[in-house]
Order: sequence, then C-alpha cells, then structure tokens
Amino acid sequence: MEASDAWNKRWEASTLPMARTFMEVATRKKSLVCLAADKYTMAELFELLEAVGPSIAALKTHVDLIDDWNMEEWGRFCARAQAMDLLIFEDRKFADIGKISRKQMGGIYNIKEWSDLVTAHLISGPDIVDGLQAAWAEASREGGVLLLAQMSSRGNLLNPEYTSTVVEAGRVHPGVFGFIGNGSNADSVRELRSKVGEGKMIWTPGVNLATGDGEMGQRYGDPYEAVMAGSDCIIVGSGIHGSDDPAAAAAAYAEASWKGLMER
Ligand code: 5BU
Repeated sequence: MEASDAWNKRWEASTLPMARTFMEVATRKKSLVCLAADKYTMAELFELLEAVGPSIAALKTHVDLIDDWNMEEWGRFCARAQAMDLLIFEDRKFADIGKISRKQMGGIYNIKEWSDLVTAHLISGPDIVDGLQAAWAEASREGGVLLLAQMSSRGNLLNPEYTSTVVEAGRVHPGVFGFIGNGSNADSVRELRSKVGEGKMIWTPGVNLATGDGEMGQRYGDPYEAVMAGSDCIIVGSGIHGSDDPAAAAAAYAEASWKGLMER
C-alpha cells in the first residue's frame, strides 16, 4: 500500500517533510507504534531494539536515563535504529527560552546530531521552536518538534484552554511536527484532533492494551481507540518492554494501531 492511500487527508495536508517520512515508515511496517525505550543500560536497549524493531515505526528515548551512556555506543545504537527503518525521538521536554533550548540540543548528549524529533513545552513562548530548529540547522540536519498540548498523567496542569493556545501557535509553525495528546482518553484525543485539523501529527502516550491506572499517576487507554480518535502514533513503553515477550507485544500493538488507521 502507498502511504498517500493509507494516510489520505493527513498525507495531503502535511506541511513537514519529516511527517511524510514518518507516514512512509509506518506504512512500510504496518505499524503506528513508537516504542518508549525506557531502559537503563545500553545492553538492555540493544536487546529490546533487536526484539521489537521490525514491529515499530519510531524509537523514543530518554537519553538521560541510561546509567552507562557513552557517545560511541549511543552512535552504534542510533545507527542500528536507522538500519531498522526507525525515526529517533528524544522525549526531552525542552521548556527553557529559545537560546538556551538551542544550546541544550548540544552539550554532552548532543541531541541535535542524532534526533529526528524532540518534545517541547510551549510554556516559555513560541521561540523555543525556532531555537530547537536552529540547533538542527547547525548540525545540517532536519528535525521536527512535538509540542505538549496534553499529557497522560493525572492532575497535569495542561487544561483545555492551554491546549487551545498551544495548538493555535503550533499548527501554523513550520518547525512543528505535531502535538502530544493524552492517549489515555479517546475523548481528549478527539477534542485535540478537532483543534489541530489535518495538517499536523498527534502522537499519544498513555496507551496500553491493559487500560486503566498505571504507576505513579500514569493512565492508560486502548491503542485502537486512540488511533480511531485521531492519534497518528501510539507511544508504548511498559506495554512492550514490560511484557514477558516484547516481540509479540510489539506485534500486537502494531496490529491494533494499523487496524485503527485502516478503519479510520
Ligand atoms: P509507559 O511505560 O507506556 O507508561 O511509558 C510512557 C512513556 O511516554 C514514558 O517514556 C513517558 O516519559 C512518556 N510520556 C507519557 O507517558 N505521558 C506524557 O504525557 C508524555 C510522555 Br508528554
């Protein structure tokens, strides 16, 4: 199947090349799954990637969680992810002013050199997106920013009015790849999609085949429901890496997400 057929309006309306790249990868792999690779050693990360790589379309990292992180091994890890046809997404949740966020793309982790996507809060204003884009430009690379319009955790402060403000600013910004939405609640995703329109991605954490409450305030909704409500990518961590059989779990999430896209 061609990505343009699978994604229809989203394909037509997308403004960022990276969004089309994602839609192509997802179509090749019949998966709208982004793995939240929340592991604490490089060996565990490599093992997880080998097991689930074929069933996922993107790899979400928290580079600062890893006890034995070093640039050499990280470079090999990213190269392996690219060879497995994955986008690399550092969930850094940048929030500072534009010039500092730009510099935080460098430093010891040098995120600008290997990330295709990063998350940011818009709390400091729209210049954060320009700062992050300037960092990728310095590295002669392209990237996309996912703005946090909603969160999955209970009691978060991103109320509907805040969500609307983020979407209004982000939907017209060429550096914005899309928005993070609350995958634990299909109605929230639907509401977010109505605000966003067709032109930007919505990616949703807080997704698990076992719905309900998770650890420390996390909440979970169903992957198929999230896609039906307008999510373009389900971000799944413990549902995959916490399973006894991560490869089989990843395949199950891929199937649920792809079914959602086909029916949507
Ligand atoms: P889980 O194991 O599927 O609960 O992991 C969820 C991941 O998504 C984890 O890496 C979080 O940092 C990330 N996340 C989230 O859970 N909720 C949010 O609102 C945002 C990110 Br933004």
